[in-house]
Amino acid sequence: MYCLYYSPGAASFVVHWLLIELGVPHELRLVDTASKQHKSAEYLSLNPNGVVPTLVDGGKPLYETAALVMHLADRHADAGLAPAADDTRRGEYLQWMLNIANTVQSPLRLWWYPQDIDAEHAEAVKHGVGQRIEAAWDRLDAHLAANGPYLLGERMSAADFYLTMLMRWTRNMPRPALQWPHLAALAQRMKARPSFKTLYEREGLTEWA
Ligand SMILES: N[C@@H](CCC(=O)N[C@@H](CS)C(=O)NCC(=O)O)C(=O)O
Repeated sequence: MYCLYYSPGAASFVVHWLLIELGVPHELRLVDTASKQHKSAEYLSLNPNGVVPTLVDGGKPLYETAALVMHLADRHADAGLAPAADDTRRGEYLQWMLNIANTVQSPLRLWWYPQDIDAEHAEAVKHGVGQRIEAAWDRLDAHLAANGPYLLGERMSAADFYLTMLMRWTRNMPRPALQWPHLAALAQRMKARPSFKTLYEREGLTEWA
């Protein structure tokens, strides 16, 4: 049985979404970030980085969203959300997972938490990372235009779920990801999945539905 420590709409979103999509038994533990529960000694003993999500699998706490996405897709291989280690497309899948983690999720975190870099120059930090995020959207959109509709062409993978969550995070940014047409088309496909609706109901989300 999995246990997911989550906060609505946070990076736990994609892990929760996959648990629903895969139809695997799981428990949810709401982390109250407003009261800094993720910085409590109890939570830090699970995730020393003090961030959401943490997924407990068989009693072992695991963290890092991209790792959790790959772990779940591999553990439940029958769903076909990750090319297997001996599949010729495995390398491409890993490439996109790591590329998205590094070129989209990391700068997006800095856009939301510019004080992690420089509290006095938060706007300058946001401007700089905003440009990097837009450049990443340019590249991803061009890839989808030439090779879509999913990151792996006709084959949907866990990476598409991850990318969709990150697109959602930009909804109130100056240039939301949906301004890129092939990213928007991918988001539309992913949002049409019944698991997305269930996720929204469970997390009490309404924006970007
Ligand atoms: N690299 C981590 C980053 C997770 C992360 O940034 N989580 C945010 C929510 S989206 C968080 O917990 N923020 C609260 C904080 O940093 O205080 C991961 O991918 O799991």
